Amino acid sequence: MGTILGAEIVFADKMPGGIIPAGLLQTDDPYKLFSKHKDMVLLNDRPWNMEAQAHLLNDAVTPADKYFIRNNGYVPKEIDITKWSLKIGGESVVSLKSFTLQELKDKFDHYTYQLTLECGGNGRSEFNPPAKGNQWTVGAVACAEWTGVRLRDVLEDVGLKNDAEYVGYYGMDTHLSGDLSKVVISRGVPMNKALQDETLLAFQMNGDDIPLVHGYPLRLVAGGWPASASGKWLKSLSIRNKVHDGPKMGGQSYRVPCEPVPPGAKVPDENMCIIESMPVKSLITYPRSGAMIREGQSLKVQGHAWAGELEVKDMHCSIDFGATWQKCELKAPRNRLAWQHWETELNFPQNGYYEIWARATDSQEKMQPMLLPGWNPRGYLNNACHRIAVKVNP
Ligand SMILES: Nc1nc2c(c(=O)[nH]1)N[C@H]1C(S)=C(S)[C@@H](COP(=O)(O)O)O[C@H]1N2
Ligand SMILES: [Mo]
Repeated sequence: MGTILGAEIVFADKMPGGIIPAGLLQTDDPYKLFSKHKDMVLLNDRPWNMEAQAHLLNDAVTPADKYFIRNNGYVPKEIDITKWSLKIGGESVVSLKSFTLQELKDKFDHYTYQLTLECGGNGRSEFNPPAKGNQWTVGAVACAEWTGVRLRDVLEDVGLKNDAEYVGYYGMDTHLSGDLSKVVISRGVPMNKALQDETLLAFQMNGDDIPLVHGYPLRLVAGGWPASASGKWLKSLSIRNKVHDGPKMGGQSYRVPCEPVPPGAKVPDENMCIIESMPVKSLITYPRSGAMIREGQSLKVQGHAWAGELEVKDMHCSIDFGATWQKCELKAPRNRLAWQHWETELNFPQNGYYEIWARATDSQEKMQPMLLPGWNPRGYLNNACHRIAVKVNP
């Protein structure tokens, strides 16, 4: 067994069972290590997981310092780009091929899209009975600008067999056990998603090399799908002739019951379905919850809305706990799969405490649920209306 401790544990037989070797504890300051904004919230240090607060996400394009971090294992330490290449294999390639970063950049056209990536578990903290895992509130979503080559162009160059069904990714991150032979996570997308214009092998985020924690040097980006499909630190792709079966593709991972179940139900694996397009959702990013305003003043409210593969058609706000709704101004997305900015001006009838609730409707007339969507064992897909508190003072 390879170990990322880098040496044999001499008194391993005396080491108490279940303890984590101190050499594997991550003691650095993650805010410095990953250059994150001080208002980001750390959810876990092993592995590093960090989310934004709603008010940090007000930018049209999410800057790197406000981009959530979701790791399943250890971030790769150093990546020597002179030794790096992307290998493309699997049952459904004609023959194995590999590309250096320069070859990818030289051989294929570059495209830039703004793409919404939301963790499937965003909003998990609200579910009851609670689900295990990072207790994300609202901040595991971002919409950065990604630049890269189209996965489709690369796959055409490689040459696929007719039975190609799924693209699985493998990354360079390492397993929490320290066992270098174990794969942390290997998910991916079916062929129809892989071949979309916007599905990229990205080498830049917001015009710079992708920050290490977000997948340097190359990342699969499949906007509108749970972000777990967008593999970081790519080292290889496997073109499969069946649904990819890497770690965290099967069982209950990134799956929800195919049919609704009552809260707390045990659902057999065969009744769990892979999450594909994410549901309609929105955020109030200005003002931040707790804002105080003066009597008689109107309040400008802003945010973003997104709907997986679909466009958002309507945006509404309520100041009376959903009894009545007012239409907001909603912008078109910069490109397909980018979130949409919305804003409105609200007036309040008298002094006192209010909540602002925001609700998006997608192009197929589906709306966000006001409180909670259907419970599921792993706590995925909570797209409930976002709400903030405001007080109107004399
Ligand atoms: N190699 C690799 N890719 C990965 C992951 C990972 O742990 N390892 N996590 C996935 C999950 S669950 C999410 S939500 C996103 C998070 O991306 P971010 O850290 O850039 O926000 O990356 C996905 N890609
Ligand atoms: Mo995720």
